[in-house]
Amino acid sequence: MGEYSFPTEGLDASGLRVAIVVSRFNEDITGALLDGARRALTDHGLAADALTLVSVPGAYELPLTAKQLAGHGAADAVICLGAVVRGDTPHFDYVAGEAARGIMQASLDTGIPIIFGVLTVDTRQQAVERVGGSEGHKGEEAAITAIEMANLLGRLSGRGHRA
Ligand code: INI
Repeated sequence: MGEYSFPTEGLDASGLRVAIVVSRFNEDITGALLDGARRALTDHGLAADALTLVSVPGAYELPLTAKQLAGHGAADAVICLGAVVRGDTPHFDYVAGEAARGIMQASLDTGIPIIFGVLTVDTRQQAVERVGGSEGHKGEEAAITAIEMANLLGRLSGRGHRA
């Protein structure tokens, strides 16, 4: 019986290909999420030519785009970045809920880790606190999760990525 639980320290992205889909809605926040995700990927050794970056209008458009990227076999993990702020919209629940549901569905359909780096918050201030403020950096965390899951899935499927 193998051991398939690994510490997050020492995660290595050097053998991986990663795609990021970032939404432009609330671009000040999603741009900060993107900066953090790219920084974390680079810090863990992702090669410069191993990152695919795509932007979409809003969080609602993330799942289909992520599924396309994952389905083409061009990425070992896809990171979805977005920000849905309840104060801005009465259809918060639809946008946030469908983004979450669709991202999970796309991940299960393709067998590729698709990471939910979408802030779903009540206020813009809560979003700011999650891109390097008092609540950490959710872009960096999404990237770390992508590296861990890509390595884990690669190992489980025998593709031999480090974990
Ligand atoms: N998209 C977001 O990413 N965040 C939001 O807060 C948001 N609001 O407030 O409506 C939002 N709406 C756009 C949505 O994601 C789609 O782009 C749009 O409905 C077209 O499909």
